[in-house]
Amino acid sequence: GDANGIGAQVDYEIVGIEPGAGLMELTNTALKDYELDDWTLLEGSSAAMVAQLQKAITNQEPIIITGWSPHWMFSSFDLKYLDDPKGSFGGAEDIHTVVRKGLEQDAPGAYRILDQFSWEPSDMEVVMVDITDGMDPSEAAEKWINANPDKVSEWTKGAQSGNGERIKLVYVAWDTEIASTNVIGKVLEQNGYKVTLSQVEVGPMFAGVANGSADAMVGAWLPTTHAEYYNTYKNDIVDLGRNLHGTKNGLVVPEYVDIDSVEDLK
Ligand code: PBE
Repeated sequence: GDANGIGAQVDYEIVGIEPGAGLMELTNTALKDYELDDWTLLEGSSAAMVAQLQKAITNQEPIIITGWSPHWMFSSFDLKYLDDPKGSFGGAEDIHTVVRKGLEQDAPGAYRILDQFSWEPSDMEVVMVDITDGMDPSEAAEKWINANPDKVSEWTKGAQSGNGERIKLVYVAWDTEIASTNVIGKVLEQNGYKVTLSQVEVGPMFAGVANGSADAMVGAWLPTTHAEYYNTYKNDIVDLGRNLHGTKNGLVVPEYVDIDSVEDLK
């Protein structure tokens, strides 16, 4: 089948992101759920995926990518999620803050700030758009912090200042996590901590917090996207709950691609 010819037009290829990303697992699940045996999910990186998307749009060519929100690509391009009637990609989910065991005792102020960190997709988008437009991530973070003193003071409320203790934050180079990690890192810094941001792969991100070589991460997508990592490490980490609500995962195409549902790939 493939009445619309979309499979042939894109060589039965879906442009994916980093191997190990939750979204890659979800897409493989979707390929099974919808019996899309002819299709291949290409591994790559988030940056390469966006570059290919950009090129396809410039040439008005069909393309299917693995996409997620919040992401600046939705404000830069006319895109649509393909409907997912089987629910392979899960529903809207949350992003959680996860810290190492013992952080509360070792750096109570940092722990409290991390625990109180919470913002909206629209906040995160402001930071992401500035970074995409070429601003340095730490500058974009500082700009957002300066523009949102009320939100930031909710995070720091009641937190004692640090005395230069080191806090190591781990993150993956996803646009969402570049934004959130830079913002919370800067807030911790402004409150007396010496912060390092360390960019890693998704497995080592969870493993690092679990084995104590990292102090915290603010990019655990739950309950679906990172379920496997979470379940592997749940006894060795401290889950501080959600810092953002309303993410989404799925297959995404430019508006001009004439399909509406994952079922149309069959
Ligand atoms: N993402 C963005 C991640 C979580 C953050 C959807 C690319 C993932 O697939 O694991």
